[in-house]
Amino acid sequence: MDRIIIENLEVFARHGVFPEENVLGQKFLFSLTLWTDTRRAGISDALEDSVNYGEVCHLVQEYATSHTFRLLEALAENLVEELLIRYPSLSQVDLTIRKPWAPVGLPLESVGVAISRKRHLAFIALGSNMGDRRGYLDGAVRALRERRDCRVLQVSDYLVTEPYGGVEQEDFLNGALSLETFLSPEELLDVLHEIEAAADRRREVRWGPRTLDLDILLYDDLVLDLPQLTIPHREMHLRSFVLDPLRQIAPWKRHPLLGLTVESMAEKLRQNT
Ligand code: A4P
Ligand code: MG
Repeated sequence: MDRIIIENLEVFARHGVFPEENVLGQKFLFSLTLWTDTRRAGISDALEDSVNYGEVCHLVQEYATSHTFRLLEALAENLVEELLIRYPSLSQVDLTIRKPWAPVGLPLESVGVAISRKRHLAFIALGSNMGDRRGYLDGAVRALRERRDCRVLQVSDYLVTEPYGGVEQEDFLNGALSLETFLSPEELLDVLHEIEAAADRRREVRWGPRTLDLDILLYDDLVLDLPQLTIPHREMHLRSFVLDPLRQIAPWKRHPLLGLTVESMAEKLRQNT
């Protein structure tokens, strides 16, 4: 991937753990690598086809002087998020912030923090079979749309599906959505649990009736096995209530373990039932 590079942009700002740092201020050096496809701009020779590094430098200067953080870690995290939100064509930002005058009491050249953050593409399954099913699914989509760290891209239709899993219960309304996020898989799961809890979700019967169920189906091409989180979602390839809405928005998406597209998994399931 192509990159635009900014090295050692000097900004006088007031970040630090010591109160005098917040009052007196000091010099900070910002170095950035902006990951973006420069091919279009390379061919057109037009600035609007690229990311304007001058504008980015001014944004960094403006952000660093109008906020005060105790930790460089927090400044870096927030600034990178701001850049990824502001410039949708950036797939990744690497940022190093150095403090050459850090009050350490020993001679040193500089101290600093370096982070690298990128957008991730996740697919979420939505389900409800209690009360105002459509209202619960719409509420979940709205809650995700309101977050700064998520950008909902596409939402499938909501399909009425028969209960799967042997528990006698009402029909479900199921959907799927795609979203871009800066959240890690574990953070995304926490967010989904918060949204479920706000919809009066209680965990009683496994596979039993629920106001709102939000599952992470896929997250980039990640394969993850933690006690509380399995990605890809286990058994997604065996469930038409997952694959039918998902095929509307991502028929081309491949299951990273099975190597099959959503379209072919859905078709296979249809033929076997
Ligand atoms: N967990 C692990 N991996 C994931 C993941 N990728 N995404 C853990 C979300 N959660 C994941 O889930 C139990 C635990 O799974 C979570 O705490 C999380 O740490 P839960 O939502 O609390 O409980 P559950 O939903 O009852 O269990 P489970 O196993 O998630 O059930 P499913 O697989 O979600 O199935 N029939 C139709 N037609 N439509 C449906 O939507 N849903 C179910 C529930 C059964 N039958 C259905 C439907
Ligand atoms: Mg679940």
